[in-house]
Amino acid sequence: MGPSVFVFMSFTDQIEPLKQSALTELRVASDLVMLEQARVDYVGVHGKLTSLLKQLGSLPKEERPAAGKLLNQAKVELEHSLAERRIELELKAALPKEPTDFTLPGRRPALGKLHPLTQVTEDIVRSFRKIGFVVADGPEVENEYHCFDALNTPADHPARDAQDTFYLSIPNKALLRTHTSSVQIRVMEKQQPPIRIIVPGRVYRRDNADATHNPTFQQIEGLYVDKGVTVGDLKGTVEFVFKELLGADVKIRFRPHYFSYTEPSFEIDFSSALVKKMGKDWLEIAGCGMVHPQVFETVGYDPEVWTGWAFGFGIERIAMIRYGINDIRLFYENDVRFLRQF
Ligand code: 2NL
Repeated sequence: MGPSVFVFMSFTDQIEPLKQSALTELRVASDLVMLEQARVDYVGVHGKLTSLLKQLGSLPKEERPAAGKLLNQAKVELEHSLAERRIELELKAALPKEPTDFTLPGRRPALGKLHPLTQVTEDIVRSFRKIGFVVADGPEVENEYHCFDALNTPADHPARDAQDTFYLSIPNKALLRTHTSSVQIRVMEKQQPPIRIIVPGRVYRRDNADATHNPTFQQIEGLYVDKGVTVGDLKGTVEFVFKELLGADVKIRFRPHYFSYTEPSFEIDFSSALVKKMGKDWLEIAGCGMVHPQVFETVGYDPEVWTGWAFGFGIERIAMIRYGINDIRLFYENDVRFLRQF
């Protein structure tokens, strides 16, 4: 608004355009500094609206009430809009200047540690994830079908005896799983090959506790099913994982064995500087084999099309070797003097 126009406009005619230009300035203010400048320019001590208010007294008496009312309305409206815009800009200022980086690492826990068995489990899972395995989970309370029948374990097999397995109730023979193979059966029932899973979890056997036995322990089983899978794949995979877990100097060997759910079956031994320090050449560490065709038949896979291998090992045993622990019961006593060391 140039002074020449200003001179010829009546007092009241100036109010509305001034208000409009003030509102425009509020809208275009993109930060709190610009907003404050707009406030000073219009309603500050020397602001344009303030100066109109100061001129009120010099108006003819009869014009004052109407002009005063208009001016006050404009001032109230401006102050209201200022307050609103201030809140918007304050919110904007509080937002991060750069987009959040979701790949940054999380904070470590402020206190506490993971149980050594959890640490070992996480290490094993991490190794298998690198080569395309995913973790599967399932119930600890099982039935005979998923724990034994589907695994080709005959009705008179000693593992099914009430002396070896915890049965919960006689009528439906619910039991505590003796291995996590039952989960692998459940996965195969639900999904077609290819399958690449590992199943860490708690299992139960009716053993009396001693230095190497506990009625509950933890296990990891793995299952790989696809076309043309061989014992060579099994050996390469086991070697990769144990080298990651127990050191690059690890050697492994397969010895023939028998499991009802695999054929051929093997026991896996490993050797390393760690084993030599224990005064031995080889230590037995796991069992494995090629999945028995009968197991495939039972879950509805055609054994002429699919082949696969499976393995199982105890997590406590790995942890005992890794940390030089000689009594499995230490893992279950929750003595903080023991746990703090890991
Ligand atoms: C051991 C050895 C083993 C398996 C577990 C398995 C699972 C399915 C099919 C075939 Cl669904 N096999 N698991 C195979 C060989 C050995 O565990 O020493 N366990 C204590």
